[in-house]
Amino acid sequence: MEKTLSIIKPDGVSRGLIGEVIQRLEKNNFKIIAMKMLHMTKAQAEGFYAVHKERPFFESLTDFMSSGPAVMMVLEGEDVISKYRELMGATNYKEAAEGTIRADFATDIEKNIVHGSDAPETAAFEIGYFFNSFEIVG
Ligand code: FUP
Repeated sequence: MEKTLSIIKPDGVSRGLIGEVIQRLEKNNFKIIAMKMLHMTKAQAEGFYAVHKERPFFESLTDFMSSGPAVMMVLEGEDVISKYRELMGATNYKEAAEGTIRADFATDIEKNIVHGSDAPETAAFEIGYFFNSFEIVG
């Protein structure tokens, strides 16, 4: 069984898309085993995206991710990392497949509504960044 971290980013929360994203997760039989809402500080967003710290978009991305509350969830299932990335769609919403969350709602390569871990090692780091073992069900 694999786990992944899902985030409904500040644009998703401020645009009233929490329910929409969770409904898509439930309709597609994703199992949610942890959930919380957090307004990250700039330093917390920088720590979360530390792998991108040399990238030109790092400053803007961490400003955006600390601009308002976000909803963090842990999902569990077989191949859940790639299955959730499929539900999200490509990072660049213009390349995202029809019917994906990003194709339907993203407005910008940065403001792309959702995050999902990209590999088991990054999922372990990202889940541990926001949740302790008592906050994860099952
Ligand atoms: P993803 O795994 O799809 O969230 O994408 P990445 O880890 O490659 O990028 C993390 C976030 O950085 C993206 F969600 C949006 C932002 N980003 C930009 O703002 N500009 C870029 O050119 C690439 C990514």
